[in-house]
Amino acid sequence: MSVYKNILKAIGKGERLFAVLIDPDKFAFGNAESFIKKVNVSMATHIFVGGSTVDEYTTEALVGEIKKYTDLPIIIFPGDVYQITEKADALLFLSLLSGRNPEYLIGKHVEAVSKLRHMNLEVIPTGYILIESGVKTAVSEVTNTEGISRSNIQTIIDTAKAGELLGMKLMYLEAGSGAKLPLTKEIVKAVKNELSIPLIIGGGIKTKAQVENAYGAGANIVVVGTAFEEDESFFEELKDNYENIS
Ligand code: 1GP
Repeated sequence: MSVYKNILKAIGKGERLFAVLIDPDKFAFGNAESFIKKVNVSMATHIFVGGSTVDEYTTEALVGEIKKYTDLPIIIFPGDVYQITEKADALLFLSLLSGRNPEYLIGKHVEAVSKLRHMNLEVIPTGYILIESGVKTAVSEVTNTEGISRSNIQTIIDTAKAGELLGMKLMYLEAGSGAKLPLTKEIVKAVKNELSIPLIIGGGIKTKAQVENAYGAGANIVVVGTAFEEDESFFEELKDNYENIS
């Protein structure tokens, strides 16, 4: 069964999905085995691999290394075309809906097709919405776009809905990697109310309470990267009493 169908099936059963994001630029290859073993016994259901400033070929090599140690689906979360690799199980084909830079709305996608047509890689059309977080994030710098203001909730909602109407299969609301604060419950709830496609929430989530808040507000998939990069004991923190979360 495809990665996307499995996501829908799990959500249909009321499951909460959790992705550990690995940024090849910040990850030591030598640490792959021990890190992925922790991922395997955590609440993680997916592994995302990608970053804004990764060197060419690094992603492919890292996905190959991760695959040695896990059966979890590995999904490419690309910052650029060269991060696309057939070694992964699926690709988030991201369109940066919050920005007005044509390269990240459609340009990179056209460029990607010459690779994708020769690959047996599941492609999941995904709307990607950056919300401002008070600091300049890597996504913002690389794409030369600003996030939508947190106070402009109607624009955030309308942007997400427009993506769904365009046929996107997932919607990713992003505070930006390493954001000081994650997205508010108010924003997540408001967007969730408008969408029928699964909602991914990421950026700045560093505590168990913030993970719970995101699910409580309607997130289907929560993504955490930086918190694990900074301190792998976060895996333990998430495990403790996780069963008690309603
Ligand atoms: C970044 O949403 C992801 O694109 C995860 O963000 O690194 O802040 O967890 P963090």
